[in-house]
Amino acid sequence: MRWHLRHFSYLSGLALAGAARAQTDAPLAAPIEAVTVTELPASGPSYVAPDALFGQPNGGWNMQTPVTDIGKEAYSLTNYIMNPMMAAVAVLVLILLAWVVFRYRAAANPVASKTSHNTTIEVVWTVVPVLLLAVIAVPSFRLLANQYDPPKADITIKAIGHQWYWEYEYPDQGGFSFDAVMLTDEESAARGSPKLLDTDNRVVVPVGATVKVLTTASDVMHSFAIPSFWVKMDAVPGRINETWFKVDRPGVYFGQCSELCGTKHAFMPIAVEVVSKAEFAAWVAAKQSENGIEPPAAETAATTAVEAAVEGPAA
Ligand SMILES: [Cu+2]
Repeated sequence: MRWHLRHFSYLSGLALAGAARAQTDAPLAAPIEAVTVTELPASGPSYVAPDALFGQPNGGWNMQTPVTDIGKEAYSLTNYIMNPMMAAVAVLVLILLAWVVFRYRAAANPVASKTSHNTTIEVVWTVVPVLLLAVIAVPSFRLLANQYDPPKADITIKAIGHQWYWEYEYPDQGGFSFDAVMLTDEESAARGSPKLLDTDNRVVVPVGATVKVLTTASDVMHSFAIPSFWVKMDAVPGRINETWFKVDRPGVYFGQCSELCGTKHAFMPIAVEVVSKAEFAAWVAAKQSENGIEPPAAETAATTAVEAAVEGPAA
């Protein structure tokens, strides 16, 4: 129903803007104002204040600080192996090129050289790149294998892309679902959040839990992406993709749809709140009562299992 309301208000906003423009030649109203829902929840697990150093762009040239093991592995591979290698190769090629341009210029070589083969250098320029690729392949395949071989999931959430907001389902916790619509600049400022990245309802997950994310979409292709988790998975209508993350640091982490999905592709952010187990349990209980879900015994057992898994073996 919210979908219809939202789109109705979007369409009526456009119609009104069109009418206004026809009469007064006023500029077309920005449709984003018309779609944003302002029914903000009064409270969440606390609406953890975002930390400018984590989970959001901070204006630097580097990637966001990774907060998952996979993210840290990928960060090291990129910054300490790939980038230095690329820089070294680029510099070497630049030096060789400059040397050739200078040393073998026409003015200094009135009689052109007839040299066409040099076995030694041909072996070198074949073997060295192969070795470089081998050096890259080992950590690269290890990362790939780790990404696609997740530990057993503690909880599962389903992220459904819509034009233009995300909907989340918690199948293990009674199947409640909610929409997450982008906040206006004023609402973001009130929460201390960066512009265009926070949503009215955030995805809430327990700290230290392995979270399996199933992605799909209702209309066109979207992509569920959170840079600081090293997570990016296409959300495709009619099929389910799977990704996962495990965050050991409580906080708020932001992401965005990363598949060009329409005019408001840039305005369907993802906000994940990583909270303690107790806060997560309280949030789940609130969501269940809000949705009229009686927590079944099996579900309580599942929650206990999550807690046990998150806590790890007793010391
Ligand atoms: Cu999208």
